[in-house]
Amino acid sequence: MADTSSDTTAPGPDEAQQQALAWTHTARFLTTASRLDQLPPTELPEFAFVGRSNAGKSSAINALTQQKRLAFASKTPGRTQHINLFELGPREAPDALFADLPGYGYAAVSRGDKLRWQQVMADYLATRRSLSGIVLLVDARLGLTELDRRLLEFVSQRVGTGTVRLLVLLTKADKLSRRETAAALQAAQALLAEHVTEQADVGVAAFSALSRQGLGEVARLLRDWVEAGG
Ligand SMILES: Nc1nc2c(ncn2[C@@H]2O[C@H](COP(=O)(O)OP(=O)(O)OP(=O)(O)O)[C@@H](O)[C@H]2O)c(=O)[nH]1
Ligand SMILES: [Mg+2]
Repeated sequence: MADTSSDTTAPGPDEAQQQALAWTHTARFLTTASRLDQLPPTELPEFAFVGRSNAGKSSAINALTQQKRLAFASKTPGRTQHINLFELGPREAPDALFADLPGYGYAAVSRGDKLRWQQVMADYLATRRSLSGIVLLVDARLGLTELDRRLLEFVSQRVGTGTVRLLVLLTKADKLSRRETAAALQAAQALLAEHVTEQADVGVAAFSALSRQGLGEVARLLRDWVEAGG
């Protein structure tokens, strides 16, 4: 069977992806913080999962780490209220951290809480020294909304100078047809081209925690970030 273009079943992870998935599977809870000064300083590269409330950040972390409840995922938007840190790699020699951040844009959060959280997140993204990658999760059906664009503007300098990598994940891709997914990827790419400079290290991928679409590719990409020096 030479032509696989009409084959609807995605290929399983290749060897490098399997190794990357074995690495993401090592993730364990490290600590939780509601303020920046509660986060431990670290020399390890830290990758932050950010995006609108309900975009699927916690579900993506659970899928990537192949652990059902490592990050708390919920039908109730605004569930993640703290910055949760997870450590990866051998226990005696951890090599990276994942940070699950609270979502933005959840209307039912009180104005005071919202402002406080926006400030914590802004400070985190602007000042966290170990931050070396941002995974921006966007519901593939909505695309990059105004709030996501504002976030991109906000991080564009750190991303543009190459100190922080960026990966945009179009989540819940299981809800879209292939054609819709391709269109969503193209729209996201066009928007990114507007917001971040060409030389920046930026990727876009379709992802589904449910169907596991993109799982191996994303694990591989994050692993590559670590191997490239965090
Ligand atoms: N169909 C589908 N549903 C998903 C997927 N990922 C997440 N969901 C659902 O979307 C809802 C929100 O998921 P969460 O992972 O809790 O989202 P979050 O971004 O962590 O939300 P906050 O913590 O509120 O910021 C839950 O009901 C999930 O089951 C996916 O890939 N496919
Ligand atoms: Mg969450």
